[in-house]
Amino acid sequence: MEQTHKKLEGRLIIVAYRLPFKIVQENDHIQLIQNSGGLVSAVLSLAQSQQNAHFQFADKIQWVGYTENTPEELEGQNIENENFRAHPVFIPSELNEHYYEGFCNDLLWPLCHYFPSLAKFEDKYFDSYQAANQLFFEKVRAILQPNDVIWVQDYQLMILPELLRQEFPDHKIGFFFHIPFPSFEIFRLLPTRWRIALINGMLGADVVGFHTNDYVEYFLKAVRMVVGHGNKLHYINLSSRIVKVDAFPISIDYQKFNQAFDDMEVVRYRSDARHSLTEKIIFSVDRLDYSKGLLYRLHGFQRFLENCPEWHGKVSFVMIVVPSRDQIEQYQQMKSDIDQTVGRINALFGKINWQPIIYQYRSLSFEELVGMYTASDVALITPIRDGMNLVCKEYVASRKDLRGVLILSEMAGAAAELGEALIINPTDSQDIAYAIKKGLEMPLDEQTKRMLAMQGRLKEYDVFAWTNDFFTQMIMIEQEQEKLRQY
Ligand code: GDG
Repeated sequence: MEQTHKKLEGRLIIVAYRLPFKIVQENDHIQLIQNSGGLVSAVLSLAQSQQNAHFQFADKIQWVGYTENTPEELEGQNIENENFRAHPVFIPSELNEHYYEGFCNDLLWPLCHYFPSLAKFEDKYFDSYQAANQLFFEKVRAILQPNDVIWVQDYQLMILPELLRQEFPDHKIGFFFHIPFPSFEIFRLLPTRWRIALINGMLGADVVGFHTNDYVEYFLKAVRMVVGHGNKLHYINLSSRIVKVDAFPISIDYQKFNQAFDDMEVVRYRSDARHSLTEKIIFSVDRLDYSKGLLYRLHGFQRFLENCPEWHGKVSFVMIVVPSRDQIEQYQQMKSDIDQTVGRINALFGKINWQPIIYQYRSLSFEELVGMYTASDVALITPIRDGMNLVCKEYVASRKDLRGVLILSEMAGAAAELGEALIINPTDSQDIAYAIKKGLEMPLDEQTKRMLAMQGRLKEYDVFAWTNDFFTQMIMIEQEQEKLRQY
């Protein structure tokens, strides 16, 4: 089908906590090392594959984000690569500690992932959150041009849209929330002043996006309860403006993962894994985080080994945990619990020629990752909560051979779109054990049927459809705002 493009006069300014690359000083020049992660992958696809994008912006994508470098290091440097031009935000380390480690990661992250007992409520965290959002605001203000479209990302920047709106009433501003928006009973745990600031902050945008309809509903209830605005069909009327709230399930560059199946390096990693491991392979990859359900997953695998002795020696569980935040005591404790549980299960069930769990604490290259996706018989993705989870979508997209079984937590946003997966409750080890057995024994024709259905959906709604959907809403809402101004 012929692709239609809409050319926009302005530039796209992404504002996210982090820049999309690390900036490394090398003698007299700087080197940019691409970060990974859901948002970077999504926007990178948009930048790299402009022929697939429905919207084309003036100039390359501008990215405002925090960097660990000092202003002196970057003085006079043009920080850009073929995809992005970076506008670094410098946050003093103590402020960043209270803002990012504190308010974002010790309060918002656990609350939004339904771990209220881990949340720390400290006034200095909130004050720092406001101060840091102000620094992002100042950077955007310094670079903003008349037709630019601003797209603010995630829970680190919830009050930025309102700061921008106050100074730039006519700019298009979008906001996207990448983690679960919690039910009101959780959200109301925040002190009143904070709740009001966060909700009003987000309402500074023209379009506020979430991954699922549930998150949209929870947000609309929070808006009603905290600041008293109702909505009509997800439009919130603020008298001077309208805000559209909707679900935009983030996706992946489907073709990139599907085509990677035949990449030479991927083929080599796949055949290495198949030749060196057992008849069947189970695979998982996650960042080290309590929301990922890693210990429950191991308990589920143990239960499977207890229930199914006929599978001993015939299956390996390759569990990759990507290092994250491991300077923090709680994460070190979690890692040590995982290390011990893996050791215990391997000691209990392993044989001289068979190790049930192959556990590695490192990240993989893209080729290794897809090599493992396509070598495995079962992908075991069992977060306790996850805004969306892109790993499961990548797994499905990469299976050009139409084989493989996805076991997926009902608590991942992606479960709403991938109903043909074996859906489990992530804390129920019996449920996980049963799904593993079912997955390993699933006939090929059933695997194919399920894969085809899921692939069809992902192919249709890929990352380009995601951005297209979001920007289409931004343009539609502008027309609505225009009508409102005429009254
Ligand atoms: C937030 C939300 C939501 C991971 N390990 C390796 C690797 N990855 C890549 C995956 C995937 C991405 O990182 C992780 O995807 P997530 O969906 O977990 O995204 P996050 O950015 O961590 O999290 C989440 C997402 O935002 C998007 O809105 O889905 O719920 O928490 O792309 O492939 N890539 C490589 N090696 C690894 O070891 N190359």
